[in-house]
Amino acid sequence: SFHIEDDRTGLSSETLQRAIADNLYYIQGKFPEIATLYDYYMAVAYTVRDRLLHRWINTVKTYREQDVKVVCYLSAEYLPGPHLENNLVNLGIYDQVQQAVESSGLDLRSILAQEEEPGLGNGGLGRLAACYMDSLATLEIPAIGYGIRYEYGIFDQEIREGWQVEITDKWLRLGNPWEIPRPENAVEVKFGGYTEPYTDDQGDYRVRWIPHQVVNGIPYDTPISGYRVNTTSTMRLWKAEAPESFDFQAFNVGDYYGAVDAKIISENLTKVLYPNDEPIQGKQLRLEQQYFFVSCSLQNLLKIHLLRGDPIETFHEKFVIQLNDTHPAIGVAELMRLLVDEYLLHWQKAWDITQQAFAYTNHTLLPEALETWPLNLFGSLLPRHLEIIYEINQRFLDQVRLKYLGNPDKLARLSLIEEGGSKRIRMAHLACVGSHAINGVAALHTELLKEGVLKDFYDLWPHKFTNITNGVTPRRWMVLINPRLTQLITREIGETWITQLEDFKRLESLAEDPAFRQEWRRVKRAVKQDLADYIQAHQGLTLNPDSIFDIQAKRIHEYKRQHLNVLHIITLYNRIKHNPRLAVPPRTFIFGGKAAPGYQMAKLIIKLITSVGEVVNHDPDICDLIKVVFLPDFNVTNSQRIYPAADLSEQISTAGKEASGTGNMKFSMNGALTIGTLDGANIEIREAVEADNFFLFGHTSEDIVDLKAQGYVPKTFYNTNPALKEAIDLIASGYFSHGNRALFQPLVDQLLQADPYCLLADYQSYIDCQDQVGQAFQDQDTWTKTAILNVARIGRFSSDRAIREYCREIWWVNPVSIHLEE
Ligand code: 26Q
Repeated sequence: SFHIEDDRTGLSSETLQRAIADNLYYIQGKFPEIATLYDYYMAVAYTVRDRLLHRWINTVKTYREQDVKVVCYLSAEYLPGPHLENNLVNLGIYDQVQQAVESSGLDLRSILAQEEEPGLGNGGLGRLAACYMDSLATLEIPAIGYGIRYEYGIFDQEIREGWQVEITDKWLRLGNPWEIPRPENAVEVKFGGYTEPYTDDQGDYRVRWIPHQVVNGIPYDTPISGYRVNTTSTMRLWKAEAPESFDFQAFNVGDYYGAVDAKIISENLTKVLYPNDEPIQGKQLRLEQQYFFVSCSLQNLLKIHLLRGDPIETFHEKFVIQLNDTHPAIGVAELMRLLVDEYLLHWQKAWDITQQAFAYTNHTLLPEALETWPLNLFGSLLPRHLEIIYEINQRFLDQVRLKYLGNPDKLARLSLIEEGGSKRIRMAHLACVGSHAINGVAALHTELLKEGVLKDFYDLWPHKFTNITNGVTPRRWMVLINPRLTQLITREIGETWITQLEDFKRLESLAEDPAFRQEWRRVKRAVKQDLADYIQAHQGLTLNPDSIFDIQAKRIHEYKRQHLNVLHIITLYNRIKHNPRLAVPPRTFIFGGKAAPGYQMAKLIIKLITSVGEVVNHDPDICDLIKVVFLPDFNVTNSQRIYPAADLSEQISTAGKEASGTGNMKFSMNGALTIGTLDGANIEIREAVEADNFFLFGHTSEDIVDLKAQGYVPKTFYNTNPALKEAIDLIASGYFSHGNRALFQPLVDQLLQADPYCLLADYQSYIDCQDQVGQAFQDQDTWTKTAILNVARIGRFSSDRAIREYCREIWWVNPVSIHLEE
């Protein structure tokens, strides 16, 4: 039958072309002769958004009308990456939009390149939240992701004279077509002031909180599409604004400039993301940000619950709230405050609801990285929450006392308050006490949590602990970033793997097929050439696509040991200098990653990488056998060029330090082999791909503990290992710093005097393992077989698997399919 497609929903390339032209005119206010590429990007983005809105509205409507349980992901960070291309993939309209754009004389790749990604996170934790939102939508699980709409996301990184320079990320400058503000759903958040008791109508003791300041939270909603399903979830990010009424009338009568100041102060709240991926203790604004977005989100949830006509007592049956680390853990006290003070429930009822509603994911083992807040600061900002935390603590410790009679140490260790010099609130303890489930993000991590930082809680409540190993979405991390490999795989095994990654198993037998291996190699070579072209264009460096692309891309951190990688580079360099005819397989070392702006050692590691590159890349004796590249500004967009091009993935953290890692999964999914320690998810990846197909080195986490217990002396390794000594001495000599011996002195001293991450202890094992890598790469056919087996066996590390586990073990939620109304 004949029908005309609607310009807002139609999916044919003709309709899309018309819709793009229409949006260019009516939204951008431009005609083709004067439109910029960015105008076209906006027109295409709005065209795609129109196609999402229909599904989005039906999703929201379905959840509102039906009695469904909803997952609320609370995260201070999200790194979704560019939306446009992902939505094209998920909606299945990539080809049609490409055709529509080309018919208008444009090129889709250059339009996609216009998008500024939302850098609303630091690294792994924020990206995990984005992968989980993708899987939740794809699995049709009702979900909302709550967070903060930072005006400035993670800084952009430039490299000047080899050093990191931070540039403010003005991602909203040219507008954001993916968000819809909902000012009608604004909520008020209180800060400071004092509390006072009163007696309510029933004669019950109550407390009210008289704040010093009120800030408005305005929600901005972004649709998150699922892959080839109608489900389109919401990422709801809060922006802080000054409430007109509070500051402009009652509070500051007549004080116009004072009122403007108050507005500025309020709006500072969501100005900027803290660029640390480990907590910096005690920054008040950070606590304000955390409380702000958590209070907005919980108020919003309670409102949705009551709007659905449900009684407050059944809140936990309709919502489950996942705490992405302790950053939103104040939610435990806030939900108690809302239920007890505002909805007038009795404490015990409110506590049952709270405990059943919350679950907590821990992402770090380092005891120094556990979040605590000085009690004074906390009490002056959140006086009512401090009282509530005292009450929670008292009731909790009463329970503990009964169980561990006469063990005051236990009480002190479990308490929500750290005593001592200055008292602090332990956010991880609040999260544990207030949740029905606590999970680690990899098997080793969960075991170490149970033996280490959360041991006392594990002894008390073993049933609360579970492991859920992280995963990544194959939509973005395969289909979107590696169309060549996607096509090759799909041609052989069909496309079910895109939503059932375990189907990669069907590739196993193909590893034995020489013709398939040859095609695989062709694909890998083409993808490497793409990255080489990009680096040529942006850095003027010529790379050999037949060399080993050996890549380490992640935040710069001592525990991640980028400098161990550098010691290997210098070792290879020295070998060639000593023996110019040495047959070493050519290697290209590629690094990417940001250092926290205040983390001097991490910044010095970047300078070391770039300085070694300067020398090695231009030394004629090296004959281009070694190249060292530092790719600036590692973010989602840039990472998408990197993962597909790797032959070797560097996962070399000190065992016991990396909670999981997720980059390790992205590399492996794209056919890289891994060189890694027994840390985080590496252990499970190695088990999955089988030991022969993984380059293992280094001490185990137990070895590291023993080594330190016996009094680790890094100098011993230095003194007894000539190659190691030579490499370190070369750095210290000023060889890489134009004779400036002082430049890398702090780094050298740290390695020789303390070496808290045991680089020297793992050095020889790493070098031996890298020599095996070099050997193995010579046999391209076997290498390819191993790469295919890595992909065939990586299916477990899909975020779909992880989300299914959360649903079954922690959330108790089911899929709800969305039907579109015509
Ligand atoms: C806390 C307080 C104040 C300022 C900053 C912070 C802060 C911000 C971000 C603390 C930690 C983070 C991020 C941590 C993170 O990304 N952890 C990583 O989480 C991944 C997902 O589970 C794991 O794969 C990584 O192993 C882990 O390092």
